[in-house]
Amino acid sequence: MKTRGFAVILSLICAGLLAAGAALPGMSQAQRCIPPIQMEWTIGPDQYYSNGYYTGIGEVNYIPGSACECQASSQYTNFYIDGQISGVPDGNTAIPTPYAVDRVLPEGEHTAAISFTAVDFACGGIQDQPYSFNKIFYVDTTKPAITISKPQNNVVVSTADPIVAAEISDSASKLGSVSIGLSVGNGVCWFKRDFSGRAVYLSSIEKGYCDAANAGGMLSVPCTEDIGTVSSFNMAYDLRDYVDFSSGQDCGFIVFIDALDRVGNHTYDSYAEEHFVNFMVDQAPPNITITNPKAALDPLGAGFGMIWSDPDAPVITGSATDLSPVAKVWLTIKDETANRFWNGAEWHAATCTVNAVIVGSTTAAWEYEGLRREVMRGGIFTITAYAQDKFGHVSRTEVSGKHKKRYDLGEEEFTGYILNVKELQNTARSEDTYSFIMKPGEDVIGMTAEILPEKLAAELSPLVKWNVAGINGASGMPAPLNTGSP
Ligand SMILES: [Ca+2]
Ligand SMILES: [Ca+2]
Repeated sequence: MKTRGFAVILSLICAGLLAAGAALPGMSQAQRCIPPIQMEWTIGPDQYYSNGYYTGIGEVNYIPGSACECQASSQYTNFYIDGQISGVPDGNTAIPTPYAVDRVLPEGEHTAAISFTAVDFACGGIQDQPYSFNKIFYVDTTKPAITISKPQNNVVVSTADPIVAAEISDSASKLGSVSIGLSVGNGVCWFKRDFSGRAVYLSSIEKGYCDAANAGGMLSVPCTEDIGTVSSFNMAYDLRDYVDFSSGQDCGFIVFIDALDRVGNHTYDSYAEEHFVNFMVDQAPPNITITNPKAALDPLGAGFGMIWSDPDAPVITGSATDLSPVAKVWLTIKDETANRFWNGAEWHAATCTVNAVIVGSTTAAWEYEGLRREVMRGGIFTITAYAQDKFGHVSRTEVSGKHKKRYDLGEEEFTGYILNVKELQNTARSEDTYSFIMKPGEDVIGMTAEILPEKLAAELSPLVKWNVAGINGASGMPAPLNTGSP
């Protein structure tokens, strides 16, 4: 009992001394008062706040460095958002006290206000002044806007202009992070940039290859840029800096961009909101074919030649396909036998070209009707077709062979003919074959001749003839002709 009474008395003495502002020798300068209090607002950057992202908005706290020893509670607290009471701790709440917005706020400017009195009952019921704090803040729940201006979705571009350009903006809390992904073909190769230093999936740009395999070797390129605090950012990348286009083959890309603003609104919240464009890079020339005439065996047995589907109409047709519209198809038609070229109206010694007519666009049929039966003679011809896509890539193909000119002789029988005997030989001899003073056993006479039908048009008369040859089967009895064709 004696010891407890002494302790109580001592504490009362100390309390009285401290309340009077005095300090015992060797003791701290603690005073019986409530330390000064502040409201520490914890709203996001530049007072921007995003519903659901930052729940807390501020905290009542002591200003450090005070010698006051009391530990107050906040009392008579009122916490308002835009003049409406918001959810607040009630009654005696120890300081520090966090405060949070308790409802979804619309976009734009808002005001937070708090008032309270600080009381410390353990410190003799000491009560501090009423406090009041106000804060203007802004709600931003809008994702950054992304506009990919180039290329357009689902277009075909050339290697002369493989630029990806976009604008990313956030007019409220401003941009936090922007990353760009690029996939080649099936997605093996891609690069990604992060402009704010936030953690991202990839932190380097990888080199891609635009070829049939779409395989990806890697080339690391520094890729982190700090765009600072900006509302909008314009980017333009030349894919030639990142992709090897040396294969000359067509390939596809997907470019996608996602961004966060500084309070965490994300364009990539769902797959549907992914901002991306698909496009193709055209490197390859058109695939061109000639479908008529064909290089084929002559059904009449005249060897390998150029066979028109309709020999009376030597129309040249084909197809030319490309990723891009086929801009032009042209031909050279060469009469190899006479070493001359068709210029659309007549034959020329110098090389000439004629344009084909294109039907359709990316899957283009083409034809040339300027060649007529009457201007073609029999001989070796070479037809070379060229196709050019809209980016200037050119391909060629050709068909070459013997063209056998056909004449319509009608069905009238030849009733008259001219027989020109060209040679008679005593075929039993190896020398002196033209002697027809026959010796025993020499009874075989060979003959070659040509038979020309009468009543033919003048232009055909030198062309239509039968070359025939034969021998007599018995003395004085010619055998039937055994060779010959017109
Ligand atoms: Ca925003
Ligand atoms: Ca092409």
